[in-house]
Order: sequence, then structure tokens, then C-alpha cells
Amino acid sequence: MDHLFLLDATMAIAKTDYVSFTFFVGTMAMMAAAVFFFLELNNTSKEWRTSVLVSGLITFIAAVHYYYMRGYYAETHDSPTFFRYVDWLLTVPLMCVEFYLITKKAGGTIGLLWKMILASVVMLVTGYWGEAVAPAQATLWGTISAIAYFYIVYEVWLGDVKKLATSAGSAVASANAALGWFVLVGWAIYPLGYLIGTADGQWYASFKNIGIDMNIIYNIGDAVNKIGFGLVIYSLSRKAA
Ligand SMILES: *C/C=C(C)/C=C/C=C(C)/C=C/C1=C(C)CCCC1(C)C
Repeated sequence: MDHLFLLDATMAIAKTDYVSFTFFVGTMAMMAAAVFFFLELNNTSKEWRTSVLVSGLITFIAAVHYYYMRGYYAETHDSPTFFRYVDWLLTVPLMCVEFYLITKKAGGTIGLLWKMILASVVMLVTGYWGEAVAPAQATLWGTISAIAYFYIVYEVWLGDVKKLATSAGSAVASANAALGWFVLVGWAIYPLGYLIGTADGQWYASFKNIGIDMNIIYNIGDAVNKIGFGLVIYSLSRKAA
């Protein structure tokens, strides 16, 4: 593979292959975010260091997966479903850890953390099943996944996470509210991708006509949610020093 070939391939990506383009930009964005969070650890007060470290881990894990997904997609033009879900299985539980870390001082328990992690694992394993193993039953598996998703939304907006964040003081409460918007609106991007990607033969077959590739939607969702989530934690670490 010589230089010119690579250049041609890169130009083609930039001009017409929007899916590859978002994999490429996603890789760079996750890498940059991970470097940022890691380097900022030094200027972060002890109290918030673990939270910012976890933001770095989330974006670092995503950067590695995006590197592989980008290559897999470039070579096969197939959805890298397996890498995608392995990435989510590692990073979404770490997002639950962020909720635990910011509410810990106000009494956040490991029990609550495990409930959130369990819900996220149910959400993702059933989503994977509907996408990759039993797409004929995508409606059923997507519905189970959505129930687990709404449990997480409930905890953050109205349940124990919300109560603990409120008693932890105004900085944590407003960070929790911001994270709550990511969970409610930012995470809702993913079921939209799922509906498009699994539409064949389902009652929502017309979702295919939206004409946006599932991977573009997932890639946008990941950039918004992983980097945005991390920045909310980062700004909390500056406000509540
Ligand atoms: C960094 C990755 C994140 C925040 C991934 C989040 C993924 C979801 C919230 C996925 C949710 C799904 C449903 C609610 C129903 C359909 C299946 C899923 C897995 C796409």
C-alpha cells in the first residue's frame, strides 16, 4: 500500500463515505478527549481525581474500539456490531460508576451501583441479541432493552441517584441534572439507530427510509455521550473543588 493509494482512499472517505468518515472522526475525538482527561488529572483536586480518571478511561476504551471499528468498516463495509457492543459493555457500566462516585459522599452505595450496572448490562445484552443474534425478534429484544434503559433514566431523574445527588449539594445536584439530560436525550439516539438497523421485516420497516446509516447515528451518539458526559464531570471537578 503506497502513499498515494492511502491518500486516494482518504479523499474518497472524506467525499462520499460518510460512515467511514464518522468512524475516522470518532477515533480522533475519543483519542483527544482521553488525552485531555488524563493530562488534566494533575490539576484536579484529590476528591475528584477518580471521577476525571474514569472519564479518561471511558474515552480511551472508546478510542481503541473506534480504531478497530474504523478499520473493520473500511475493509468490509459491514457493521462492526461485536466491537460496538464490547465497547458499550465496558463504557456504559463505567458511566454508572460516575454516578456512584459523585453521590458517594452523600451515601451512594455499592448496592445502588450494582443495580445500575445490572440494568445497563441487561439493556446492552438484549440489544445485541436483537441486532446480531435474533434480528427476527428485534422488537421483543429492543423492548426488553428499553425497559432496562428506562430504569436507568428513572434512577437518575427521580430515584435514589437523584435523591443522593440533591443531598450532596448544589454542584453535584446540577451535574446530576446535566448527566440526566444526557441519559434521557443523548442515550435516546441509540434506539433510533437500532430501529433503523433492525427495520427489515419489522412493523417499523419504514424506518429504513430515514436514509441515515445506523452506524452514523451510533457514532454521533457516542461522541455526544462519552465526551459530553466526561466534560460534565470535568466541570464539576472545577466547580466543587
Ligand atoms: C458510550 C455508549 C453509550 C452511552 C451507549 C448507550 C447505549 C444505549 C442507551 C442503548 C440502548 C438501546 C435501547 C434502549 C433499545 C434498543 C437497543 C439499544 C441497545 C440500542
